[in-house]
Amino acid sequence: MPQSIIAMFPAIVSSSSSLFPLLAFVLLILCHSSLTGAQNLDQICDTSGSFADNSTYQSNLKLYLSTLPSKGSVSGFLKEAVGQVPDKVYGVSLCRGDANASECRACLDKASLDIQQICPYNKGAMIYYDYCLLRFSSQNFLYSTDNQQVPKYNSSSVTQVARLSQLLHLLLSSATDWAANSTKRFATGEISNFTSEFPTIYVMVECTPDLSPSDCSQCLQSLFDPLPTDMVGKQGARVIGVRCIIRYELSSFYRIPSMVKLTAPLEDATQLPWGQSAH
Ligand SMILES: *[C@@H]1O[C@H](CO)[C@@H](O)[C@H](O)[C@H]1NC(C)=O
Ligand SMILES: *[C@@H]1O[C@H](CO)[C@@H](O)[C@H](O)[C@H]1NC(C)=O
Ligand SMILES: *[C@@H]1O[C@H](CO)[C@@H](O)[C@H](O)[C@H]1NC(C)=O
Ligand SMILES: *[C@@H]1O[C@H](CO)[C@@H](O)[C@H](O)[C@H]1NC(C)=O
Ligand SMILES: CC(=O)N[C@H]1CO[C@H](CO)[C@@H](O)[C@@H]1O
Repeated sequence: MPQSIIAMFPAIVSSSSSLFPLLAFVLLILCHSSLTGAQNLDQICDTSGSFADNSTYQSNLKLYLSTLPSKGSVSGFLKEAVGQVPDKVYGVSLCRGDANASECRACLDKASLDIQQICPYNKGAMIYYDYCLLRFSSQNFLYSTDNQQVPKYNSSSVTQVARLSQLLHLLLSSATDWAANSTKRFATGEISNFTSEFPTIYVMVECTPDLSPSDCSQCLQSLFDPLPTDMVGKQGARVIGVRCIIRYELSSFYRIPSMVKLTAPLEDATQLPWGQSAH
């Protein structure tokens, strides 16, 4: 980025050193937004309805968003409604199960500001980050299990496509059972001995904690059983939904011990029963 900017202004840079402070300032701003690492990963601005400046819906939404970071970071999950029909705003927010309250709050702070810039007059929107997600709507979706998911894939692939799918299925199923039976509806998991290049597969699964164990389990399973075609063979992927989330990577990405730990049969001994070693 800095190089392309300088390339755009070679004449200015070489002929007028007095412009350097200004240019440096512009570069600083451009670089800052990418270095903070807290950019949103994706968003959906609902096209079904919009509100006007100074409308009751706008003031309800502003009230919801302004109190969200403090309320939403207490337990990491908040389901809320503000105002009266027909201007009522419904919202759900969820922080990652391994995020602490201050990380959760920082993420919700950013989400509540960003969403007003990115979807300024939309009555409904969803935005998500590494550490949190936020969805609001003028429709009551607080008791719906509709997941409204958004996928993201790592563009690189592995060579052992079938082995990855097989091990992922096993690991995601175990992590799903763990999450569904836990109070936080959250689990991390790893499986070792995938390949020599990528020894371990890591996964994280999470549901909103208001889902019943069986709804959570069904929601998660619908994301990987079967694996979406676009996800097959990728070096990492996540599907973020309002109700449940799955993510896998071939490098470690969470800071807590894995709750589920599996060992795969070695590559050249795929006929061995799961979990047994080659010798
Ligand atoms: C909204 O209210 C502000 C402050 O009262 C005012 O300046 C602005 O013109 C209003 N906008 C509309 C579209 O009514
Ligand atoms: C939350 O986690 C971050 C990153 O690990 C750490 O720097 C911070 O001290 C933690 N805050 C609290 C209140 O535990
Ligand atoms: C919860 O744990 C039990 C065994 O303790 C298991 O049979 C079940 O599949 C798990 N998952 C759910 C969603 O209950
Ligand atoms: C894709 O996955 C590989 C292996 O984990 C990782 O090194 C790389 O940074 C990832 N790429 C992106 C864009 O996340
Ligand atoms: C051959 C091989 O990579 N074996 C590894 C399988 O996974 C276990 C547990 O992580 C390791 O201890 C082995 O070295």
